[in-house]
Amino acid sequence: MAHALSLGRRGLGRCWPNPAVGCVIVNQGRVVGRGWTQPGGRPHAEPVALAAAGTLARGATAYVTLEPCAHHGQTPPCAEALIAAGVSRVVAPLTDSDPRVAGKGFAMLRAAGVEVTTGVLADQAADDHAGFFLRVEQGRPWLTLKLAMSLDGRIATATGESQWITGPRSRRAVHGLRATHDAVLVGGGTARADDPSLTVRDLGVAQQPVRVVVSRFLDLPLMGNLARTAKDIPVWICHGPDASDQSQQAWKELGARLIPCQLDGGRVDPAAVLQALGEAGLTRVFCEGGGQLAASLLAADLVDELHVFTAGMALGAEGHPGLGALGVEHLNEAPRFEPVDLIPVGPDVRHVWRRVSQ
Ligand code: AOF
Ligand code: ZN
Repeated sequence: MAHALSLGRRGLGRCWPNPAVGCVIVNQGRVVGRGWTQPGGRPHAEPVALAAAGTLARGATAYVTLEPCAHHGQTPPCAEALIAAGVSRVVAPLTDSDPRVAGKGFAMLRAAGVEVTTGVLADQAADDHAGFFLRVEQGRPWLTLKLAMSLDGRIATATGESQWITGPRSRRAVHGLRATHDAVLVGGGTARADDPSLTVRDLGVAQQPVRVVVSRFLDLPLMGNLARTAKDIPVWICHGPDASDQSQQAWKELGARLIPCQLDGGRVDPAAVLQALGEAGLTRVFCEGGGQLAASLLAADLVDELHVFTAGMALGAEGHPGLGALGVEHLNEAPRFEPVDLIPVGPDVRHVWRRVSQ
């Protein structure tokens, strides 16, 4: 199952809206087939592994990281394919919460006399499929927020110098995070100030994440990196109702997808943004700031995982804070996270935190 999980993770960021499933087929102690959900979500993991196993699937055990599907979509159900191939046992950690499956895959297998074992490495599988489950159950994608700051939580000097606070190894780790998410999300302020391209570089990925910008007035540079590349790598812009027709037209012509969202307190409502991104099929979104967007996501309790890259450098109170105002007056109102991991990254330290539901 650990092997199946690691194969499944190869699909993260590439197979939305489908979950990134892995499958290993074992016959008499030998691995005879391996597969994972393919780019775009199909084929599913099981038919890939079954094709590799051929007749050796007969009497074998299939380790699958999610309940095999039971529905006739664009492909026949994987549960049916496992039965037809003569697999005698299926080990899968979790039930698929997609209502088209939801226990029917396991029932189909059991009815055909296939032994089913569940629960194996269920916590790891739940982590890998967290975005898929969140979208099916709540309509929004999983949100990972990255903050890269000085020891004292600053992201630029008083004069605005910010390149680079964290080192090249941290920036490489950030590209790894981009690659395992369906989309990279930034606020309009960051898009204007940094002119980012938000692509994954130097990791050899075949599919780039969608670039999403939140900009109330859609007042983004028409000559920048995002505008220049919007026809090749998707750019989606979540804007408010008061974005001018002229900028809407200009961005449409550049190839961007425009997503109108309601406002909340004068800003694009972060909950509306995530619902709209879920509706569009995204299961895992990686937010890279800026401080304003990060603060509104935190204040709305929408940050599921936080990666803080801290550089061994102090910038003092005159530096720019990494986070905008959260409106916290009492400690019991502060968004809370629990530690998951602490990783030294060259001269920096990376802390991983998970949301504590209140
Ligand atoms: C599996 N193995 O590798 C994946 C599964 O639109 P479709 O027909 O491709 O079906 C999508 C659903 O299939 C998705 O919502 C989830 O329930 C399941 N994904 N199932 O047996 C896989 N990726
Ligand atoms: Zn399937």
